[in-house]
Amino acid sequence: MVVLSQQAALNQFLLIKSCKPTTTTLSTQIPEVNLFDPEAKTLIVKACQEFGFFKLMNHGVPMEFMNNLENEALRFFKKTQSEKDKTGPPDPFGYGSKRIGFNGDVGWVEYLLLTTNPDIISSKSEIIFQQNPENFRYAVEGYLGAVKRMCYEVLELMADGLGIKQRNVFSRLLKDEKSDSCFRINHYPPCPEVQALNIGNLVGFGEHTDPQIISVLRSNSTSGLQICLRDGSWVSVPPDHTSFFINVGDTLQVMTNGKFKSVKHRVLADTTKSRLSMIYFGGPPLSEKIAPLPSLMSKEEESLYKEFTWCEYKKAAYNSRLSDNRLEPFEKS
Ligand code: GA4
Repeated sequence: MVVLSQQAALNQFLLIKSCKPTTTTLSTQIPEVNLFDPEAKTLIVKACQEFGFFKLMNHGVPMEFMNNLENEALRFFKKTQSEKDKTGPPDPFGYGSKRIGFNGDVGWVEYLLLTTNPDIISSKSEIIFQQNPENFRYAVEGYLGAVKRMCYEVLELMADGLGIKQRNVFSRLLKDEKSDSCFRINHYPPCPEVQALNIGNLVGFGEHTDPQIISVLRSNSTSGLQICLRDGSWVSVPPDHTSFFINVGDTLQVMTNGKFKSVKHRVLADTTKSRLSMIYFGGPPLSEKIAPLPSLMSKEEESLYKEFTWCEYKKAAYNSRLSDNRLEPFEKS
């Protein structure tokens, strides 16, 4: 009886059984880039074209910043549910539990979503800082400062690697004081019941692509992240708490006229260990027109997309379900 009700409670979350085999293809090596490698720009471009994803090592972000924030975040998630709920629900910023977005998506996850732009008045982001020890704010600021600098460098190498003269063609959008970027800390509690009940894998965060330009993820050493390859198979990404994982977002796919692919990814909850990840989503200013860069198009090449502003795209994204193909309505037929 107890077992049945547990199973019923878990059934509301997506359980991945074995419909489409979840591949842990050992032969599929996740591309790795050492930021100080003289070949870094070439390797970044190759990884973004083939996977839309790569692991970044030797990135220059001090471990201290990562550990500090991880500790502060764990302190937050250890609070009682009613304490945490005081900073929710996310609108879209704030604390959220199980519900993702506004259109019925759920996952085995709790999270904090913050804006990284001090000009965007988000009372929830401010409440989160006020209701936590000052160390929390310092930890977020320290971490984001270092991650943003590293991210600008990655975007500049990308432009260079693509042969674009204007090295800051992507990074300027994130450096802009009106950049609409955000930051997310996800906590995936372990779920021993799914193993006991033998009912498959519990989805922590369902499959989706990120709408922004680029996403920079760091997690603790618990596995769960999977990326979808071009052939539709899923590959587990071995965790590495000392490295970052970089995702191409939808906006970068458009700016490169499809040369870079925004990567579909998801997170499965672990049965025994909790996973903590922090993701910086670098987005352009709301008014920015998003279109393929002319410098990346050959003479006869046509844009695959209708022109739109980031504000329009973001609005459409927030009206979509997680697994929707958000770019489709913006593709030229
Ligand atoms: C995916 C990337 C970021 O986490 C996020 C997410 C956002 C949210 O959690 O509120 C969205 C999702 C993300 C895409 C589609 C919409 C909006 C949930 C959702 C169902 C913060 C973002 O920018 O887009």
